[in-house]
Amino acid sequence: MSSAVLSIGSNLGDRMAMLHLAVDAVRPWLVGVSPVFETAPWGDVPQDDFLNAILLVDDPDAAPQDWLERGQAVETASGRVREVRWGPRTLDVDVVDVPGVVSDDPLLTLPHPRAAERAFVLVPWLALDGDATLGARPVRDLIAALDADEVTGVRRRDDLVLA
Ligand code: PH2
Ligand code: MG
Ligand code: MG
Repeated sequence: MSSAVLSIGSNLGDRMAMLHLAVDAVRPWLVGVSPVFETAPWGDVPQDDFLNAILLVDDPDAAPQDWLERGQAVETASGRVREVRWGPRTLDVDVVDVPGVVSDDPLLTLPHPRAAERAFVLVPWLALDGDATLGARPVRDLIAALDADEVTGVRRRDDLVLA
């Protein structure tokens, strides 16, 4: 088992520095980095806008659980403490998809159970890979099915470069 799609996000502190921390943490396995997007907060918690991006990683020796653990390690390194669900955070690293793996493990459900509803995941992913699929569903079609204001809340920031 090897490749994974990771969603990274930050809306606390130096947001770009936080995203860079995540990129550096997976640098040995990095195969793709999306553009950076400024995104309206998703969910019911009032909070500042996020910066979000998608990373594609590949490590022939990694199990899905390893991506979760690597993500959590860099979240902790960012100074994050476990706080309000869906609330503000220095750094969030979510395993969106491990191609070929379906899991209902509550600690690591794959594909990510809410990815299909989140423009802040899908839009950066499509920008990186125009043929991306989540399970059997093209990411392009999932975006087309979202409310238009979800999608317009996700704005590409070409002035910010990650890789
Ligand atoms: N993460 C959340 C909650 N809401 N909204 C946006 N736009 N981007 C995020 O990364 C995000 C969010 C909790 O993980
Ligand atoms: Mg998240
Ligand atoms: Mg998370």
